[in-house]
Amino acid sequence: MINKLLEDALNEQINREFFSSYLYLSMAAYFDTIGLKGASGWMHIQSNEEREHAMKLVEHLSARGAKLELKAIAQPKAEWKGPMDAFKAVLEHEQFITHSITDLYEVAVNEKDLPVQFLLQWFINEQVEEEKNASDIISSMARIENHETAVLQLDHQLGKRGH
Ligand code: OFO
Repeated sequence: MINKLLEDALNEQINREFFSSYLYLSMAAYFDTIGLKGASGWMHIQSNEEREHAMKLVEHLSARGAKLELKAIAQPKAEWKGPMDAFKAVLEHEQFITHSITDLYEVAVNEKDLPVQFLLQWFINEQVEEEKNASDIISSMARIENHETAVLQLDHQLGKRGH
């Protein structure tokens, strides 16, 4: 059995992962409206991954006989000032998620819940990758921001994301 404090914290994280999925879906639609199909595709993949993150936690609650509590998902933003602004928002959001996973891990340590600690190690590694991906795209954008052709080339590259 999972203790109540940890169960609540896991349900909170599930809500954050679903919100992440919503946020990136909203960004996918935004990129679509500004004609950057590659970045839109990148965001769709990111959005699907976030749903998978939520489901990993949902499945764990179920395996442990704990209660799933699906809370309302907040409405994400729908507009950004441009591609750079959107990817900066991705990085900022992922940094927030990293903090939130760290806090959750601390609860699991305090509650001496080893299965949750093992599960969260996967998320901790994933956050390193998520933050790196966003930072790398921001760096590339910073170099080309005002060059339309280069932006389109980068968009083409983002469209090649496989997972
Ligand atoms: Fe973006 O890693 Fe889950 O939230």
